[in-house]
Amino acid sequence: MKLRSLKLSFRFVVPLALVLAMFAYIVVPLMDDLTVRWFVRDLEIRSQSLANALQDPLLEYVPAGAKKRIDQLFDRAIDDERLYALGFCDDNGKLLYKTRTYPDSIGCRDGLKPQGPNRSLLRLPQGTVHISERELMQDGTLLGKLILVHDMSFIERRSADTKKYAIIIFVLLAIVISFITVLVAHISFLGWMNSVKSILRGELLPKTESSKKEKTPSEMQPLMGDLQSLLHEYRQERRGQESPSQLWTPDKLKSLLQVDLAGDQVLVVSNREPYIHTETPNGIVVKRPASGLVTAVEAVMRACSGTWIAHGSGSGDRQTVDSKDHVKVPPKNPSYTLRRVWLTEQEEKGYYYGFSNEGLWPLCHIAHVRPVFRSSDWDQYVAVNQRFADAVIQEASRDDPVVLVQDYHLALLPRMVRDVLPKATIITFWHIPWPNSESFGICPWREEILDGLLGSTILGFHTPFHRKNFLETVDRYLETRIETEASTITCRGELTQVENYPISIAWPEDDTADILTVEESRAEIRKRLSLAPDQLLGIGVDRLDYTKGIVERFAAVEKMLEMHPDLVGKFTFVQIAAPSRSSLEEYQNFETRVRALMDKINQRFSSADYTPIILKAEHHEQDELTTYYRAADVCMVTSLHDGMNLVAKEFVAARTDEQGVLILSQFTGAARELHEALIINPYHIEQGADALYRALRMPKIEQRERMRSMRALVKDFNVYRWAGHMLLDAARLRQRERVMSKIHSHSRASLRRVQ
Ligand code: ADQ
Repeated sequence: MKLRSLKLSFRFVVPLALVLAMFAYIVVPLMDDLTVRWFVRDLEIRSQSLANALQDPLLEYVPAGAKKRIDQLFDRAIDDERLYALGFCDDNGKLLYKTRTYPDSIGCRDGLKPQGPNRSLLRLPQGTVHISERELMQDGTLLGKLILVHDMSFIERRSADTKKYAIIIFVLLAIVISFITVLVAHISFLGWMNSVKSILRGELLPKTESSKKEKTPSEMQPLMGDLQSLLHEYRQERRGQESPSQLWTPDKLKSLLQVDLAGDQVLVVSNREPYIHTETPNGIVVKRPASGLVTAVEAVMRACSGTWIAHGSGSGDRQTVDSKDHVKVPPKNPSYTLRRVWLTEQEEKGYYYGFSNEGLWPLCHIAHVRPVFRSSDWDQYVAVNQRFADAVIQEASRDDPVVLVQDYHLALLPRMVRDVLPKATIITFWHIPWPNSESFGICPWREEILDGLLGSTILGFHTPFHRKNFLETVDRYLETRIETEASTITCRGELTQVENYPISIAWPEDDTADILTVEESRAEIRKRLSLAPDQLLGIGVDRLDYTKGIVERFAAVEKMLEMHPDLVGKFTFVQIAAPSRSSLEEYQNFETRVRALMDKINQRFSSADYTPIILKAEHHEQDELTTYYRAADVCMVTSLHDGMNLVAKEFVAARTDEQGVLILSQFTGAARELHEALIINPYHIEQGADALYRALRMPKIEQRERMRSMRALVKDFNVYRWAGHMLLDAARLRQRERVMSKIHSHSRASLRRVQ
């Protein structure tokens, strides 16, 4: 603060001092000289006219030798305060007449060396005088010369006075100018700050390129882009830094829906249904599928009681719906409606297995599996998207529902719904990574996919990186207007906000009676797997998918046992793998590879009572998974590429004892948040092995510190926050839309009245 005021006073005082010094050393002497020159010239003229006035009497008195008359004449003349003395010398240079005041040293000026600008000034003990002489001629003969001595002290006095006033005026002027300069700078700064504030408040954020130019002050235009991009980053950061007191809970989400989206209808649409009814010999059983999407969106639906439209894929699904294909879920505590859409085998084959999972899935994941694109699959994809879109339109009880579209199976649906329900707020969330534009470019229907997605009001990705990739892809393949800094795309006159909303899990309630504690879980799992109570345990939980890095994980386990033979027999790795898309050849091959590698490693290290890797290739209930997470010393998430990865977060949430180590692939969205995990490159087998060994040997205190920090983060950054932020953004946009349409209708009405 002190430094700042010091700087300010320097800025003000130093230039002022410089100006004054310049004035004192250059301007004042110049002024002095000029004044003296003026006065001397003035005195010369005066002397001339005085001499002229005295000439006639003197021509009369001098030849007559009338001394008395001449003295009277001279005395009268020097009554003028400026004329100091008068003298008259004859033509022989003899001083004949003079006033009493006439300085003796002047005499007839012989041998005098006057100084000054015109050499007529003489410095005497009584002060500086001006001397001039005028010759008196009579009939062509020189009679003598009249010497006029003017007092210069009054000139010095006047010059001093002038100098004084000039200095005062100059100082005042300098102060006024400095003050005005500071004031103008201050006003300009305030104006500039107001413009910056307006940009930050979004008032100057332009809707179109031309309005950008109209609204933004010219000096702000170069800053506009930087400020907007900073603003965007800041908003994203701030979202991440809300205090824990603003913890998102189901209740908070519910009240948001009641307040900000009051009376609005919420529809979710996804391929995967949250509950699958399956026929078994013992009757119909209901299961929740192993899917990150279902885990996340289910939590939201429980809070907002809307309608979830999804493919009815279970063998018992048709038996459990009503005439409108509706069934209330969750079965134990029904809180929302599930609307099932039926697909033929052929449709499922082309749309789901074909275009979605042999085309888009490998296209968006860098896992070195080639995407396959067939026209027949594409046709099914278009038809099924239309089927889902029709279901959304059918379920919409009003013309402006909030529609939450899930994932890559339904990329065309946003545009299809928008065409019929232009007032709908469509939020599409892309659960998998978005590749770079070059990779995406190999899709033969890339323009159609992009255009379909741009039917959304809001389009969400897990990370800023995927969001950026999407903007670049659209920029490359579609004719649209993109505001990169504001992260918006205008396509066909409609605006799509592209955002990143990192997904998460529902933070578990405090331990309930039917979930085993950490100690019970450790004991239970070791007993179940016939392991010693102190056996070290590693865990992996995934769908059996080639993007999850299961092969690389097993290779790291093998390497670790090879490098640390002391752990052979003491460490077991359990892989829980839910079968997934197993009708696809790529997935069958992958399972074969996983099993073959596991067998090889088990053969190499196993003994009569020891198997290093145990594969449980089956679906597990969530509580079961929690028991495994709690029993493990280390959890390995080694995806080769993953949008987020919820298993990492589930493991952290399960560890109420703040123990256990998470090994996490750097290629997951989760790695951007869970910095206290041991972050690895899964392709680097030795690095994975080292991390595994380090995790198994990590002191409890370090485990606690890392786990505590990750738990705090996952608790705050839960799935309610994910959904809440998306819905809040939607509510804001809807509010804006409503205000705009009110203004429109109001102005139309006024226009009609005028007509
Ligand atoms: P997924 O690829 O399915 O999700 P992930 O995020 O790890 O990947 O979620 C898997 C979910 O399935 C977890 O909730 C897990 O508990 C569950 N699960 C796994 N194996 C199971 C088993 N054997 N039995 C029962 N449940 C099992 C996609 C993207 C991810 C993104 C999510 C959410 O690929 O990157 O994180 O969507 O957006």
